[in-house]
Amino acid sequence: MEAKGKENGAAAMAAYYKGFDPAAYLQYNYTPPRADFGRKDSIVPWKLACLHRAFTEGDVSGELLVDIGSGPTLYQVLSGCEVFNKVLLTDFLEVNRKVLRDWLQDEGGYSLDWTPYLQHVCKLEGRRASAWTEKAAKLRQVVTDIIPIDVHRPQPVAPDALPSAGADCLVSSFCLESVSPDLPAFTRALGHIGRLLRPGGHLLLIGALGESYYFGGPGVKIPVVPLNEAEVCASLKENGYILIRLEVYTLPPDMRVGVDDVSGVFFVKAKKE
Ligand code: U87
Repeated sequence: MEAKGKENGAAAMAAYYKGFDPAAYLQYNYTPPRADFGRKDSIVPWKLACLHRAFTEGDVSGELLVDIGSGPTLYQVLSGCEVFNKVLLTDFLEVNRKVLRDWLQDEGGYSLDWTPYLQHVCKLEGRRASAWTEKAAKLRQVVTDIIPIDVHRPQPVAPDALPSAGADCLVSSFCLESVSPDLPAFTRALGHIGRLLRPGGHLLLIGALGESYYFGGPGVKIPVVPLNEAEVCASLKENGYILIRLEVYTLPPDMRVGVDDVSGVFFVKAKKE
């Protein structure tokens, strides 16, 4: 597909994100039933369990963790912040970076209370729930910056944002398929972020299966690339990643709350050759 087509596709997706509403988005996806810590079959506890295992089973280490397409959420680095001394958050939209900055600067007025998330991850780590204040302090200590990113650019972040050797680990949740116009663009974006990762570094990728749209706010319908497991594995292989583990969660009927048509969620742990 010629350059013009690629740009138009990326530009068209950017236009959809103009209406993205962080507060609404957080209500849709990060409150019960999707974020019900009393239910083993709820989406968010499943994601947190995958991340906890991946960050603590012993083969993931280093200095710098980068989160690709953080959005207005922090759950994806609640385990990693105990393993890495530096955490870099990124997003395409200033409105999302502001939500993250406000929480990290602890000036109140957040659109979502992350306390239950912090408490849940403390319990996964065998700590008492009341240790959530220590984890919040640790997170605020290790997050070094919140920067702009565009995964459709061969160089997704500012050249001096990362050390020349690259990051030791990347985590990315529900980003690439939600911002790409089609599968080839998804695969290219996976390559672009791979360039930010040092050889031998790990990629922890969470994404949607069989999803064609989601609402980023009232009436803000955003198209998504419908993926299946085979396509995810093929894209990883094509970009020189070694697959370590693929886990899949299928949505129970009551997790289908009308904010998207996702049917499943995948969790990939991979290593860059
Ligand atoms: C999250 N990581 O919630 N380059 O996990 C880089 C871009 C670009 C671009 C836009 C999609 C949400 C998926 C966060 C945010 C992920 N965002 C940014 C949503 C869809 C399934 C589902 C969802 C969420 C943009 C939770 C659950 C489910 C957003 C982020 C995508 N339906 N980043 N060119 N363009 N972005 O600002 O913050 O990507 Cl449980 Cl099931």
